[in-house]
Amino acid sequence: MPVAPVTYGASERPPRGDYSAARDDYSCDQRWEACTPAEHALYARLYARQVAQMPGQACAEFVHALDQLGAADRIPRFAEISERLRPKTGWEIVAVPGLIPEHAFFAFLAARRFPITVWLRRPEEFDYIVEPDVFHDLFGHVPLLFNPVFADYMQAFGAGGLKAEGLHALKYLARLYWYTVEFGLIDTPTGLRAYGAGILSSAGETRYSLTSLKPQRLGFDLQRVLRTPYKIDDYQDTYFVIDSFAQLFDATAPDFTALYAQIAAAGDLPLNTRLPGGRVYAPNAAS
Ligand code: HBI
Ligand code: FE
Repeated sequence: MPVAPVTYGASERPPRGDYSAARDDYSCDQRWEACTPAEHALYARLYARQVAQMPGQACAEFVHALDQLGAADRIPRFAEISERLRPKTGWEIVAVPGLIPEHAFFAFLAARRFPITVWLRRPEEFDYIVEPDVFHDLFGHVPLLFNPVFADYMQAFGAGGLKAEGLHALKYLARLYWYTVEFGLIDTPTGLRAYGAGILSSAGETRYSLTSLKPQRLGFDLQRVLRTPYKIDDYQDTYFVIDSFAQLFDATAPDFTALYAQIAAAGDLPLNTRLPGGRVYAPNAAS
């Protein structure tokens, strides 16, 4: 039986969740029948609030796949979503007790199995939660796994993560995950849209990421991403903008071994770095 993993990011407190029933690969049973009516109602409130602000803010691929999550009035059964997902992109959902060590996480992604936390936040965490709960993982991450190009990127990311481990470069790959899968923006003919799960599952950060004048929005630049640290408990100071998921997949396809050495030699860029050159995007007009 695995022990609870070391924590996620810079936080020192132990991760939430019951790891006692987890298997050696950190998977566990969803135990959907143990979800209470209050939890289903809280999930439904979170879903209703977020889905209302998706049009015009979430990328079209995300909005198009949202109905694959199933009923909006209760926590979905992971197995039912997996049945719809497998034929589309070969992915499936695997239930986990909460945050799991990098190796287990990357190994799941490389095998096209997305780990979804089984617990839901408490009512008092309605507006903000640091660790990923079932709402963040399902609403934020699952819809884009129905998009073939993004699904291939996620699998390649998992395989890259397993390679990065051997190169002691996990912290760089965690930044790539953070600034794309969690907090990525995409440019469209009608303005910027969010595709990052951390944005799309957050009531406040969806609007902030697209319209606030505070953060900078830079054209996706792999080296800049890998040199930019992140904070796990505040809105982002920097967002990176891609033109397409294909661009993301192509940029991260090559072997990173030499790049990791260059990045280590160049050193990290302080969070609020503003450098000359590079493409800077204006925010969307606040609607
Ligand atoms: N575990 N359950 C879970 N969910 C995550 O998103 C997650 C994780 N472990 C590690 C991790 N993310 C980060 O290190 C990623 O950047 C890899
Ligand atoms: Fe996430």
